[in-house]
This record gives sequence, structure tokens and C-alpha cells, in this order.
Amino acid sequence: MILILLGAPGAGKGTQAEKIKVEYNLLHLSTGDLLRAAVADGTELGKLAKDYMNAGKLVPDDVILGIIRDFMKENTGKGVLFDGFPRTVMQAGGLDEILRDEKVRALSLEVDDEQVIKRLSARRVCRECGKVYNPALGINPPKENACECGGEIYQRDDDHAETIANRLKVYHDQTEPVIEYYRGKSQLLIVNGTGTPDEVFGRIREALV
Ligand code: G5P
Ligand code: MG
Repeated sequence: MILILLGAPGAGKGTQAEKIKVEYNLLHLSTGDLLRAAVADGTELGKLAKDYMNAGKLVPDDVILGIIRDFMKENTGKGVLFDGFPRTVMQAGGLDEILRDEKVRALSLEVDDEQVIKRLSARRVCRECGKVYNPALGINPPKENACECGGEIYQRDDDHAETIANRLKVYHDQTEPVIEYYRGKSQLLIVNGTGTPDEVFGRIREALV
């Protein structure tokens, strides 16, 4: 199975991906996590992506599709959970060309903009393992401000008010049409992303039966 997690910034894609990948035995590919690692490592990809990410803009489609093509070549035949990809109709069409007969489902986590802003302004993330925290909302309050892996907990560079607003605009303009793309192919599942992460995961399991 190829499962695509769609949803606004802060909809809970990363949080749910951690649960889904275990339950459904899928490889998890978050293009955002991969790009952040490239920025931290100072690779050519990271140097290219950094300014787009910090401005809340999308990294160019051809760069992203190159990453996906390589990943699928290395993992032919395996079940994959995409988190944060595809983000444009062009990327969705590119993925269809890369895939063969795999069963594809796209699951859209629906959360309104007000909730997104509340979640993202208070989100904290482990610099080492990427684990997501939100002590202000009572989610995974970390012990002594360090991750359980020992990594430093920090605020993402794009989780500041102005960049959050840009990311939301980009989502509405460029990524929402992807929802319609999958609706048109009868591959779309819609899930209410509000409540607690466990409540949302319960809805995802029901949607995936
Ligand atoms: P990313 O990294 O893909 P976004 O903006 O799509 O970034 P983000 O911010 O990672 O998505 P998320 O994964 O949907 O959000 O949400 P999350 O981290 O799990 O949860 C957000 C907060 O809400 C956390 O504090 C969490 O604790 C809380 N929370 C989660 N679930 C719940 C819940 O059920 N209830 C409650 N109450 N709280 C909850 O992309 C970053 C950048 O990389 C580039 C772009 O520049 C992008 O801006 N990029 C791409 N560019 C082009 N194409 C692509 N495919 C790209 N992918 C990445
Ligand atoms: Mg994420």
C-alpha cells in the first residue's frame, strides 16, 4: 500500500505517521524531515532548500520528485507512508508516473487555520530524532527539557508567526488542489484531525478498514 498523508502545516501528519507506520508496517518518508536533515548536514540539497523552507515556500517540484524517484527505486515493492508529499498537483502527477500497480490511498487530516496556528506556535521538536512535543497543549511534556533520546528540544525555524502564515497561504493555494486530485481518482479519505492524537488515530483506523 502507498498511503499519502495530506493536511495543513500542523495538522498532525508527523504525529499520526509515527502511529500509522507501526500499525500498518509502512516505511515513513517525510520530505520535510529529510530536507531539515539535509539543511543540518549542510549538503547541496540542504543549501538549496534552506531559504525556501525558512520563507515557508515550497522547494521546487523537480528537486522533490528526484528525491522520491530515488527513494522508490531503493524500496521497490515496499509499503510506503508519505508525509508532506505530494504538495502540488505536479508532484502528485509525478508520483503517479513513478508508481506502477500499487494501491494508493490519500488521507487528508482536516484542521482549521486557528488550530494550526495554536499548535505550531507552541510546537517543540527534538533536533536529533525529530520527536514532536507540545507541552503547552499537554502533548508529550518532556522531562527536564531534553528528549528521551538525549537530543536538544528546539523550536523549528519555520514555526514563527510570519512563516506560519506563509505556510498556510501556500497550503491553501498550492496543496489543497492535491486533495481534489485524489478525490477525482476516488482515492481520497477525509479524517477530522481535531481532538487528541489518540482520538485522531482511532478515526484513521476506521477510515482505513
Ligand atoms: P514539513 O516538515 O512537511 P508541514 O508544514 O507540512 O511541514 P508540519 O509543520 O511538520 O507540516 P505536521 O507534521 O502536520 O506539521 O504536524 P505535527 O508536527 O505532527 O503536529 C504539529 C503540532 O500539533 C505538534 O506540536 C503536535 O504535538 C500537535 N498535535 C499533533 N497532533 C495533534 C492532535 O491530534 N491534537 C492536538 N491537540 N495537537 C496535536 O515541511 C516543511 C517545509 O519543507 C519543505 C517546504 O518548504 C515546507 O514548508 N517541503 C516541501 N517543499 C516542496 N514539496 C514537498 N513535498 C515538501 N515537503 C517539505
Ligand atoms: Mg511534520
